[in-house]
Amino acid sequence: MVVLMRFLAVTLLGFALLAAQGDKDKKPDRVVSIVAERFTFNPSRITLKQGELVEFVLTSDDTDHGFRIPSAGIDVAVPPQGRGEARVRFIAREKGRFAFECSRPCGAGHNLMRGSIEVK
Ligand SMILES: [Cu+2]
Repeated sequence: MVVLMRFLAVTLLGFALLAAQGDKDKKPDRVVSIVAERFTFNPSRITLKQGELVEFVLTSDDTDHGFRIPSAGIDVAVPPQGRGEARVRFIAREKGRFAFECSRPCGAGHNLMRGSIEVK
């Protein structure tokens, strides 16, 4: 039941973000899979083209993690290994570099768990 609740929470959050961006029926221009594990994201550097609608598919290879892009107001829970995935969409409206980070305390190296998105 706890697992189901967590899955529902992730799913509902995902829908909320999609709805907020008003593009949930649109096919993404690009799907980027990211694997989280203590204490890295793989890949941790992502390059996108300006204007692309990107869907991130996030899974964990160990425990709970989070995926936050502070400048985009995105923060989703990434379920532990074997408990599914989180999907979140992002439109690269502006050129530049956007940091992302883990948003769930996951151990001693949590603060090092970061990456960046470069929009060209
Ligand atoms: Cu963490």
